[in-house]
Amino acid sequence: MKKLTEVLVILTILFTGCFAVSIIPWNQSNLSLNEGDQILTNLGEASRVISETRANTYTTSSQAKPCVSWLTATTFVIAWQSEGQDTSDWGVYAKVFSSTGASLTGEFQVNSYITSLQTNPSVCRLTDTTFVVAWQSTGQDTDGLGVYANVFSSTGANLTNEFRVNTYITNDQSSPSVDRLTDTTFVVAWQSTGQDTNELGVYANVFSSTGANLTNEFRVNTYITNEQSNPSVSRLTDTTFVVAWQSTGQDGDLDGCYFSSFTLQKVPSDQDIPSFEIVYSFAGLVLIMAVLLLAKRKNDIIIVK
Ligand SMILES: [Ca+2]
Ligand SMILES: [Ca+2]
Ligand SMILES: [Ca+2]
Repeated sequence: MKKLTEVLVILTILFTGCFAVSIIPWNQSNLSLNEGDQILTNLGEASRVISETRANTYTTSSQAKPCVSWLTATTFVIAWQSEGQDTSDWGVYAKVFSSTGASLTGEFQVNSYITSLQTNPSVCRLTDTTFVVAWQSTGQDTDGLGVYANVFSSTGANLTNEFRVNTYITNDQSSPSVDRLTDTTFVVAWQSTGQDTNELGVYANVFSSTGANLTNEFRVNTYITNEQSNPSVSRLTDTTFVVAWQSTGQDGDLDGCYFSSFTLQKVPSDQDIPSFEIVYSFAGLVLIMAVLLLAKRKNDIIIVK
């Protein structure tokens, strides 16, 4: 066995009381692994921390399509859709748990608008104590399905009123995927019927945690023929993110998977125009007036001659 000159130990805390150790041979001279070296890992076996636990308290009819996001090292939130619980078809519910499986909130209704179906939730952490849920709602945007979102505290309190994610409302907007960009901003991607002029297309928009649009909604797919659908979005940095989706017929045989990344670029607003621009304009006006006065003065002199 090759003698290791340097051992890098990576200790990864997974949960309180659970950890994994990776031992990696490290060549200090060129800061890379030697060719032929094996990465020695000893992750052991995953041991169960919380026994299998029911997330939903209300059990009548179906509770389905759960999604989960961490909040802190010891807390997480689960959202799901529940049939009949909001008294009108499906609704979306969520609940915060500790890493021991204890309930930190009761299950609470995510959708404020309850008529017809609210389904397909996607949840992500914003801060240790806040998270956003996006879902699809039938009839709420007045034309088929629409996508809505709301920000909650880890106590289950509404931090904004639920707001419409899709600007274009014709036909169906559905299947949202949400991810955090910063503590106060997040991106949502969804599929929209007919908006790209050819069946389904994928669209996205960035929002503040108060529900304000930070960009105009934009088309994610450039290839528009047939269906582009089922998006999944993930943060790269505070201002960059990647969207993946499926596309029908684009790779030559049925569905294929595609992705694209995006970066946010600040567009100057009127408020961003620096004050020296105004000073410059004022100075320019003074200069023009001075030239006109001089010209008039010169004409006066000519008249005197
Ligand atoms: Ca409902
Ligand atoms: Ca719609
Ligand atoms: Ca399309």
